This record gives sequence, structure tokens and C-alpha cells, in this order.
Amino acid sequence: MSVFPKNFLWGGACAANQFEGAWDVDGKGASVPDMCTNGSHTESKWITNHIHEDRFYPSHEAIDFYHHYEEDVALFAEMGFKVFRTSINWTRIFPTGMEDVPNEKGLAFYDRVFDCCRKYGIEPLVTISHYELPYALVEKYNGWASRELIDLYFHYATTLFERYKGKVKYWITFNEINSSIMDMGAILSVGTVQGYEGPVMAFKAPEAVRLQALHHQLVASAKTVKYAHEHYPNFIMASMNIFAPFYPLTPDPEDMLAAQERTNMFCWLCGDVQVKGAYPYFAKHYFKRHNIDIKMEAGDEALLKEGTVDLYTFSYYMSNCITTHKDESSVMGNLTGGFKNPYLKASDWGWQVDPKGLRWSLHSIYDRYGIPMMVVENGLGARDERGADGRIHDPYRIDYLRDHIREMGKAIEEGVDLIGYTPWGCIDLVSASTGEMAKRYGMIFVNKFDDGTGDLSRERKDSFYWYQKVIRTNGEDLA
Ligand code: BGP
Repeated sequence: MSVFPKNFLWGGACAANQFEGAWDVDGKGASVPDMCTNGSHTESKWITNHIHEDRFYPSHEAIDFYHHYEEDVALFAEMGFKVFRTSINWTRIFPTGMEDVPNEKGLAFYDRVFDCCRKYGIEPLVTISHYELPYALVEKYNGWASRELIDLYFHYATTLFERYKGKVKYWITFNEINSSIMDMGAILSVGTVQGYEGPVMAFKAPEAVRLQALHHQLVASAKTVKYAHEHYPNFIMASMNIFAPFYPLTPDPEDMLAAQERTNMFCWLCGDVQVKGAYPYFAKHYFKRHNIDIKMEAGDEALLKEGTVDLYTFSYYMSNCITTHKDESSVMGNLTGGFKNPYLKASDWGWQVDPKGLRWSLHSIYDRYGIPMMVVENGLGARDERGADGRIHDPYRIDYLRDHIREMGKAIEEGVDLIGYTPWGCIDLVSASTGEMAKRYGMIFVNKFDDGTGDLSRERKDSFYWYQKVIRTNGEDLA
């Protein structure tokens, strides 16, 4: 007997800017990722303030889902997907983010995508904003640093609600909203990068700016959720956080306290606001201690209280260690940073693989919030090579997914309310952090490479057939 509930939502996840391509087609405007070149694990990608003809911008074609969506959704259906998490490119709907009237061609594209999903009985799970801020809003407003973005986002989100109300029920307001607690989120998430051209990794926005921008996103999210609840009672509105446990590296109580503070600020702050409806006490204390004065307007606190979510979703890739002992070697994480854990192995990109940490996370989150949860990103970014038979065998990816699914199953047996799982990049796509194609997550291989070559053909990896079996047996057969 499977431990997964009968209606468990098995599927996969992608983001518009990382797989659609067609960056300037049918009226689409430029978004932040469209201004980013490619990089690698060792060399940062750049953000540029105009398009340089001699540089390569991986989002411009990506894997061209825009013209391949029928083929791709058919492959998802063949794997047995019940749900497909994707996002809307804000600039397909509002090219600069500031128009009153939406771009009909952009809206029509997502109609086609959602109709195609529905044809196969696949439920779309839509992220409204997934690292796709219109670049014009960076130029004019310094992104989310300005309060004006709340209403611009609200107009965008409610346009989507009205258009797709009959097709989409599950909505995530912001991808990885807590990412702007980290330096890198300044560009990816809040876009407070006005006037800057240079390596993404070298960019630092002052913490006060990032946190003020985050406040605007939290208010925008709450305002949108409140509106959705009032007008579309069948919608399920979700928050989305990066969840990465921080372990104290040593039993030194100082390490314990440092890990607690990091966990509070990184893992819990946004969840507490979005699920419980108010800034937690530790955040207020942190702001005070660091002389950060978050500017709130009358009504903000009430909105945060009234716009709480129905579903807690998160990405889970790794755990990190924290120590106050400076001699340890650091390990790069997915925005999160941290120190090497001697008990864990890391991916080629240095992300520490920790399936048991996922079980720990599910318990911690459920204990704190007590609402349904979904793991909406998880997976192994790896280099795939062709075997002697010309096919792609990816046992390392199967191992990674199996170990995480097993721990999810245990957590469900132990009582947590987990309703779905959408592993990241179910089809190969452009990496968010490095801009590479070489960092592949997919169960479907896409013939596209870092120099821009490739015929964009799709092929099934071993993990495709394996995941198909997992879904067919509702997680019972993980062999
Ligand atoms: C998350 C993002 C995704 C995705 C994933 C993998 O942070 O929400 O957009 O890309 O990480 O990261 P990367 O592409 O950097 O390997």
C-alpha cells in the first residue's frame, strides 16, 4: 500500500524565463533575466543594462517552450503528471509592467498552454512572479524598492485571475520570496539593481533596501491573496519559500544560536508573515538591532493579516551548516551559502544533498503552520553525457529523487499534510543562478548547449521512465 494519499499531486516545475525563449516575440518586453548573460559555476553571469550584440543571453531562446509547448506537455502527460507548475512571463502580459491594457497575444499564449494541460487532465499550478520582473521597472523604479510596484503587480495578478479563472485554481504569488534576504535575491527577485552592469554575484544591494523591497512584495502578495479569496473562492493561494535547514556545525552553543538566528530570518520570516499574517518578534528585533527602518503605510499590517495563504509551498535542494568558528571551508549554496557538512555529499555545483533534511523540514514547517504543503522544487543539477548506446542514462538523478521521495513518504506516514511534489526542471532548462544549460535537472533532455547550438529536440532520459513508474504506482515502486 502506498503511503502517498490517493490524490497526491505528482508533477514537475519550470519557470517562464528559463524555458520559454521567444523573449521579444508577439509583443513581449524585456525582463531582468533577458538582460542576463550566461555564466558558469566559477564565473558569474552578468546583468547588462542594454543588449550587447556580441554576448550570449540564454533566456532569449532558452529551450523554446513557446513553440514546443504541445510536444512538451504531451511528454509530461506521458510521464503521468497530475500537476504542472509553470509561471507567467510578466512582460508577455505587460511589456513594461506599466501598461493599463494587457497584451492580448501574451494572454492567448497561456490560454493555449493551460488548455493543453487540461486536455491531458493536468492541473496547472501557476507562479505569478518567478524571477521575471520587467526590466523597465528596474530602470524606472529600482524594482521593488519602490512602493509603486505593489499596485502594478496587483493589476498584473488580477488580470491573470480574471482571464484564467476557469483554467487555473492553484496560484503562487512569488517564487522564493525569501531570496531577497540574500544578496543574490536583489537581482533575481526584487530587482533593486538600477543602473548596474556587471557580474551578478558581485552585486550587493544594502540590506535595508532589500528588506524594504521584500516588505513591498509581502504587501503585494497579501493584497492579491485577499482579493482572490474575496472574488474567486475556489482558488488555492500559496506562498513559496526556499527552505534550507541550517545546522549548527559544532555543539558549541554559540553555533546553535547562530543557526537559530539564520533559520529564523531566512526560513521563517516570510512564512510567518504569509501564513500567520504578521512580522514575527525576532524580525522586529533584527531590524532594530541593524538600524533598519521598514517603512510601512497605514493599512499594511491589516493587509498582511487579511491576506494569508491557504497552502505553503517551498523549494528544497540542500541544507547548510552554520558556525562561529571561522576556520571551516565554506560551500556554495543555492543563494543560501554555508559551511561543509562532513556527513553529506555535494553536487558538482556544491549543493549539499540531504534527503533526510527534507523530512526534517516537512515536520518543522507543518508543526509551525499546520496547513497543507507542497514541495514545488527539488532536484539534482548535473551534467548529462550520452552512453555508448547513444542514450542518456542518469542513475545519479534517479538516486537523488528516490531518496527525497522516500523521505517525503516517511514524513507523510508520520503525519504531515503533504499534497504534492513537482521536481524542478522536469525538462532541461536554463539555470537561474549560472545561466547554464549544462546544469541539467530534466527527465527530458533538450538538445541545446551553452554555446547556443543544438536542434532543440527532446528525448527521454532513464529518469523519465523511472518517474513514470513512480507516478503510476503512486510512489510505491521506487526501485
Ligand atoms: C530555484 C529557482 C529556480 C531554479 C532552481 C535551480 O532557486 O526558483 O528558478 O532555477 O532554483 O537553481 P539553478 O537553476 O540555479 O540550478
